[in-house]
Amino acid sequence: MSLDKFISTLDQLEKDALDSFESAADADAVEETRVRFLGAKKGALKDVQKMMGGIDPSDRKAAGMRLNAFKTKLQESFEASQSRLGGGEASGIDPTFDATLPGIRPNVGHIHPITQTINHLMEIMGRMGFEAAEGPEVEDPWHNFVALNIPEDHPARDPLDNFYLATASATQAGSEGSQLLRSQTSTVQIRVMEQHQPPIRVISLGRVYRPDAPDATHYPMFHQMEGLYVDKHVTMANLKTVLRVFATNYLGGDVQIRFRPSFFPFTEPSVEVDFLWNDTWIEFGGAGMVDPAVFEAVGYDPEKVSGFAFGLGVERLCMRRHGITDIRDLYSGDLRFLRQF
Ligand code: FA5
Repeated sequence: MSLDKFISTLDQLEKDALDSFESAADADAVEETRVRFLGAKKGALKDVQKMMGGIDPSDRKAAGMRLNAFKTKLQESFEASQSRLGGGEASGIDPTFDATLPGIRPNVGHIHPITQTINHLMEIMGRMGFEAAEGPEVEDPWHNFVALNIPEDHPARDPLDNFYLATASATQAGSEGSQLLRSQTSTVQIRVMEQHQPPIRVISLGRVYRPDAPDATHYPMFHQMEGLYVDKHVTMANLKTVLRVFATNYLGGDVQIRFRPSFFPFTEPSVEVDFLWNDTWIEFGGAGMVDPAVFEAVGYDPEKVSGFAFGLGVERLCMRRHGITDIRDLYSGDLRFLRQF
C-alpha cells in the first residue's frame, strides 16, 4: 500500500471517528464509537495497524507518525465527548468528583500534652544520669506511708485525704491493711531502695490521686516527677544544682530557684521548691534530704549514705511552660484545646 493511500484512509477514518464522537448523544453512543474505532479486538485502529505491514519500508516512518497522531486525536476526542456528556459515569466515576480539590486529612491524633511533658522531663533528667523507675498506682500503706515515716495516726493518712480501696481483706480505711490509690510518687523511692543498693539516681513519673476538689490548679488525678539520689556525701547543694539545671532546661532561660523551709515526714530538712520565671515565684513541689528513718526502713545505714529527694507537679510544669491557666483544660477532652500542642 502506498503512503498516500494509507494517509487518505486515516484522514477519512479520523473524520468519521471525530464526527461520531462529537455527535454521540449519550454515553452508550460514545462507548459504541470507542469500540468501533479504538476497540482492541475489532476496532478500525487494529485494521490500520495491520495496513502498516504493507507500507514500503522507506515510508514507514512517515506512516508511523501519521498513525500516532491518529491515535492521539481519537483518544482526545473520546475523552472530550465523555466529559461533554458527564461521561465519567460510563466508567463508574462520580461526575461531581473533582480530583483537583484538596483531600480530607485523616485524623491521626497526637500525643497528649502531659505525655509529651513526661517524655521531655525524662529526657532532661536522663541527660543528668537519672534512670526511670516505676511503681504501682494501687499501693499498700507500707510504701505510701509507713516506710516514708508517716505513722498510723498521722493526718496524711486520713480517709478524707486519700482514695482507699474497698477489698475483701481490707480492715478499717487508713489502717495498716487497706490498699489505696497512691497519693504521691514518693512510694517509688521506697520500692527502688528496697531492691537496689546505693548509689541510686532515679526519677519516677506517674499518676497520683487525691480527693482534692478540682479548680484551676488542682485535680483529683495528677502526675508527679519524683527524684531520688542516694550516695556518699550528697548535700543540699547537689539538690539545688540538679533542680536549677532541670528548670533551666525545661523552662528555658536562666531560671532562679528558691528553697522555703517546710516539712515532709520523709525528708529532713525539707523545703518547698519555687522557680522564678517571668518575674513570678511559683511553687512546683517539695524536696529535702532523705530522712534517716526512711533509710532505716529500707535497710540502709544512715551513717554511711545520704541522699536527696524531690517531688514536682507535672501539670504545673506543663502549664507554666505552655501558658495554660486552668489544669482542667488538660483533662476536659476538648480537642480544640488539645490540638494546640
Ligand atoms: C508531695 O507530694 C511530696 N511527696 C513531695 C516530696 C517528694 C517532698 C520528695 C520531699 C521529697 P506535695 O503534696 O506538696 O508534696 O505535692 C507536690 C506537688 O504536687 C505540688 O507542689 C503541686 O505541684 C502538685 N500537686 C499537689 N496536689 C495537686 C493537685 N490536686 N493537682 C495538681 N497538682 C498537685
